[in-house]
Amino acid sequence: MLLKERSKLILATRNPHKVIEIKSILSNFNIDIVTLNDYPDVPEVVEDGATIEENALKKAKEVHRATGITSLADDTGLEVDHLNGQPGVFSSRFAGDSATYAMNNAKLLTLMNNVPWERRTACFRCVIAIAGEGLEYLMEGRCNGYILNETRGDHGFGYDPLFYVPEYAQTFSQMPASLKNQISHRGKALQKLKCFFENIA
Ligand code: ITT
Repeated sequence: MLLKERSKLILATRNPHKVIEIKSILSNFNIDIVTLNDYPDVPEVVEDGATIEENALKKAKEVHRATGITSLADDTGLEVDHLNGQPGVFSSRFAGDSATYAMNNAKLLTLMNNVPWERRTACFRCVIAIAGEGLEYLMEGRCNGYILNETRGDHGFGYDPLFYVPEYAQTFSQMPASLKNQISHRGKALQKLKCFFENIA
């Protein structure tokens, strides 16, 4: 009997938090998932796109070109209404090129100081790009919430401790990872690609 070879997918990221979330969301599919940490020689992709769509596609294509493996990239931005959509595409570098998550959160808290609750609305927007031999997909997932005026919770990463989801009355950092993965921007974008993952699994 011929056994079908497991399909391989490379995650075009070195962000360990994203890797854990994406692997967990895709755990039901029979896919062999590797990451850029398994390919240390692949150069860092410069994220100089004007939009998160451009950056996601650039990361997916460059990593596919470098490794020959079907590649999945995630580019995410936090869009805060009161800040006209900032930090958006600059989310990872909000407080400077080598900013830590804590520095980005501190900058966000300062800019949102004294802003009333009803104007603290925000949206996490995640674009997943897939690039492979003759294939290219782009899918978006969104999650709406509010920016708190203090951090809450210990789970997750990035802006999670400031991002409050009213339906669950907690921040992404307060909820179990399984719940975040179910309702998050990343979870929703990946769910939209379910047919693709079923096909390659
Ligand atoms: P890669 O490009 O290597 O995937 P990155 O950390 O640079 O990793 P992004 O540019 O997509 O990733 O992310 C921008 C920032 O948005 C990221 O540094 C975090 O601060 C934040 N972020 C992304 N996803 C998040 C999430 O699910 N929860 C909280 N913050 C998130």
